[in-house]
Amino acid sequence: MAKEAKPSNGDYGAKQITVLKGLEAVRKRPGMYIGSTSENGLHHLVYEVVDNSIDEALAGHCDSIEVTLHRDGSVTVADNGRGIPVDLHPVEGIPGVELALTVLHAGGKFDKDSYKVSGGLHGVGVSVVNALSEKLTVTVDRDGARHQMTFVRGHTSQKLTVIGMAAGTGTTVTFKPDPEIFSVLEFTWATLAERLRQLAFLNGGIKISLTDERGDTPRNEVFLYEGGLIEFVQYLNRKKKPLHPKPVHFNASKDDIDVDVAIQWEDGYNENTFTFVNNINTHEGGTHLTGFRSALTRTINDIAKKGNYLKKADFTLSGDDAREGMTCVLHVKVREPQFEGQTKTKLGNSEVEGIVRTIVGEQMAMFLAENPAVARAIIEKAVGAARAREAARKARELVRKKSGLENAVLPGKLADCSVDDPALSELYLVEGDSAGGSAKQGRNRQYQAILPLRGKILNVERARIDRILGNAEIRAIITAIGAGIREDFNIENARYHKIIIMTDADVDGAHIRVLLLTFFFRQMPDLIEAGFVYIAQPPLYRVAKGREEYYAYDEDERIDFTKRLEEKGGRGNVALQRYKGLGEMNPDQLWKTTMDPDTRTILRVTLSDAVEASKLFDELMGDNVEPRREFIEANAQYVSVLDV
Ligand code: 0RA
Repeated sequence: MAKEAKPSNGDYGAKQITVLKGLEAVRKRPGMYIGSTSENGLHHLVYEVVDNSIDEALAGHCDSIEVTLHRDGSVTVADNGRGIPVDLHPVEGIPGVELALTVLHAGGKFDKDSYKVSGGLHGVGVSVVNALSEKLTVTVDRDGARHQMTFVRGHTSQKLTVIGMAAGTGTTVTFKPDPEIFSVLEFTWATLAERLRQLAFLNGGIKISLTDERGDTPRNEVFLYEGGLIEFVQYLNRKKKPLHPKPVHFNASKDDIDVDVAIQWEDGYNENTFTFVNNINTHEGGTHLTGFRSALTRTINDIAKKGNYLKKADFTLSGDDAREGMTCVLHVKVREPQFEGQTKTKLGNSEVEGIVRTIVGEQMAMFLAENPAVARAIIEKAVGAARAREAARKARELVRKKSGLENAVLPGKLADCSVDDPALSELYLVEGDSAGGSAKQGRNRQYQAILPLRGKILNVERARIDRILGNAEIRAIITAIGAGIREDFNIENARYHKIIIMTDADVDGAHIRVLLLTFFFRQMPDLIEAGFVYIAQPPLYRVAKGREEYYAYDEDERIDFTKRLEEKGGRGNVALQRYKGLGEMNPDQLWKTTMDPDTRTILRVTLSDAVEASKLFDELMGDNVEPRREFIEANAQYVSVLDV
């Protein structure tokens, strides 16, 4: 028997009007609440609901969260927490669950003491998900009963009702994103799996499962890491050679700020540090990272001096030396985080810097004193880095003099454009001399420059700077762009605002593309961040009959165009040409299909998620060639690295 929870407050009507106005605002400007209404915004809905369950888990009341993708496009997020309260709110006069789903920012209203640390980048609450869902059903198991209520586009369509008995407690939310709002409605397994895995690492001990019912056979993966950040770092280093078996780990808090860190050094040369605040990836760093870095550099220098590792008394290890080969995850929890920066992923709270510095300094010193073997490995690595830095500085000076990196003599192979304005200029990096020749003839020489690259460029992932700068193709790219590299890089000096990678549509082409992306990612990350790096999209086929011709960029288009031409009737057969390389196109075809700004498609490269990007680069750049080829063939679309 269904029993309705009746609103008893006389203000109910007036309050409801305010509520609906709030949710209407969300539907009017969804981007303000979830960032976008395309792929990212769509996935954000799931994160928003999951974040609420994570909060419940962090409060100590829930240890399992299950996410299920259904065939009809809806998603269910179920947890075994206390269940959202169903009793009438003393002031608002409506059930707590209704309040949570219809009032913006109603999240913490019941539980003032709850340490609410989660909340996606936007952290707007589950009412936003409700407003942007065609339909949403919430089921709460609490007090022995199963309660349910349903909404349509944020409006209550079925009031809170007891639908049966319940053995345990928990909250289940099922929602179907509204096609009136979203341009993309299909969830991507890999995207959700990445974020849920990350959440499971960041919140050790919480079991998060993902199930996809959309395919012929259901797919399921469970993320549960009792070791938390320790396992996160081991996962990031799984393809590397660690210098000490177990990551350094500590977790401490001071003045209500919680600091959780795991670090492990490996035998590579890059730093991989990922920082989070309240489960949010702080791509742009901030005060927590600054505090961490200064404590790390100071502590390692202190121990190095005490242990007589530094022969000259005045010699110090730089921060870069200390961090060479370091993989680190830093997670801080702050009550009222201030996010700054271009993408609002930089922590601004000034009080955090000193606290992180103190905690990391104390804990790190203690750890190194208790683990002399680990201390030795870390310090020897840093001392090696310092020596290499000195050698590299000399090599770089030599290279600069030789190649004219400094006085900017443009490489001989570069066919430059004639305009002076970088904002209008494009640089095509073209695979091979023959395609380079066609591109030079086919281009608009006013604003398009061509740099042909011969063969494979150096894999910069596993090379130190002196070798990188010794490579002729790489030097040509650096001088052509003209903005320097690494700490010397200055985007103001970039000679082009579009750097377009144009490689063959085959495995070797894909490999060269990844090598170039790796190079930009490691040596000129600002260039990617500025949105200056692109990938050209050459056609795969030419389909022609008589004087009519089409260029097909994928298999579907080929089939489509072929059908169209066949149905046309008339004389002659449909001729199909498959382009194995750019070199097979004449200059005019290359212009029409790939270079003409009016008709071409170019994909902008962005670092959507530094963790995943670096992981992918590592997978591709490992020592083993075969898996790399397989991977490239299977993943030509680069979903994780590129956000287009
Ligand atoms: C406020 C108070 C209480 C639970 C929750 C919120 C809650 C919210 C969500 C959202 C998803 N899952 C959730 N689980 C719990 C409990 C108050 C009490 O029982 O004393």
